[in-house]
Amino acid sequence: MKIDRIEICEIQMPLVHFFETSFGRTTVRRIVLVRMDADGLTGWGEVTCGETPFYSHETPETSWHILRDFLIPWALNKEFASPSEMTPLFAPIRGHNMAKAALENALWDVEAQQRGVPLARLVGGTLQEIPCGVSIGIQNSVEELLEKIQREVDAGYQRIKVKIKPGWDVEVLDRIRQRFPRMALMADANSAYTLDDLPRLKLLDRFYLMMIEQPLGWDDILDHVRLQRELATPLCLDESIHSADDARKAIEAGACKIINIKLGRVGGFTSARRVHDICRAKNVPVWCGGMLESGIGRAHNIALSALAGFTLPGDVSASQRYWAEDIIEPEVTVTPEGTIRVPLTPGLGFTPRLDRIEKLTVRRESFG
Ligand code: OSB
Ligand code: MG
Repeated sequence: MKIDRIEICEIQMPLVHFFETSFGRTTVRRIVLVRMDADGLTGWGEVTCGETPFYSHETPETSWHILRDFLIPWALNKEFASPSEMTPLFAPIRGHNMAKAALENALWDVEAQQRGVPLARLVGGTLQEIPCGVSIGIQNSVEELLEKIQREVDAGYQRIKVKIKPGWDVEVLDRIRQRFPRMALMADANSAYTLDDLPRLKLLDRFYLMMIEQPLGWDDILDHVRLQRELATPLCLDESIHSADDARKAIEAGACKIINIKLGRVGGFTSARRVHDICRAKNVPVWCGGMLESGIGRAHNIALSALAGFTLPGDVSASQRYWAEDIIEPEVTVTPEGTIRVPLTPGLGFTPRLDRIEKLTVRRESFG
């Protein structure tokens, strides 16, 4: 495959409902999209970073810089026998995995179209339906949170994840358990705690959560080892895992029993599959995380979630939970059983709506 032209554009999309984590509240998403023309086909990718450098170092601005000044010039007019060849090509650039992933994933989309197979099959996915959960942010009150949980349970989602932070944790989980004693429940702290909070974190064991996600430092492995020894609840790492090597080290050290794989955070499908394979070999379940993606990133997440090791419900849910109108056709929908059917059509399986993307675009730049 030879890439002739790449366009990056930034779109701005208001969320239907604000999303709040321990590091802040998001109301409008700024999303950088990659449109790649190769061999007469067009592939799409999405940079999944947040607006602020609070989840990771990447922002729309840093991704624009890295794409424009490094990744795109390196990729243009090159022959790729496989999108996996982008991984070594981009390796000299430290970090910036979400910018790298947007390009690599767009080329996977191209290859899937060229071969006439669904993206999920091209990357090795075998599941026909993926189990779905939802991630519910911190709300203005516990009552509002309970109402939201009820709505998602009624919609059929298979597990509920709530965001926690010091002061929005033990009491909130206690209220949730009183109302939903048997529901599959987990909590994500986005690095809001330290080992000094050990007594408080130990209290979470009484809620028999499926897992606690990333309670400690965003770049930590070792303190999680100490914490996991003290807790009955499995720990799951998100922010700390950027590669298959990180996953191997975390598992070998005993830092976690579950791993959340995000395509952007690990740098695209090639790396995500390696993380998946390491976890599978070590019997560590994985699930697909979300970054409040538009339909394009969401479609990539569905394809990834079709790999056999994704045995736990992911944070991949219906378009309408995020957007009044998504930028793909059809939108992502969830069955009453809380699953998404993996598309059977070639490529992404969802068509980007060019008119809608055009309307939402606030800046663009073309190369090649
Ligand atoms: O930690 O998983 C996270 C959203 C933004 C940044 C980090 C995270 C999240 C989510 C939302 O939990 C997942 C989603 O619904 O897309
Ligand atoms: Mg997380």
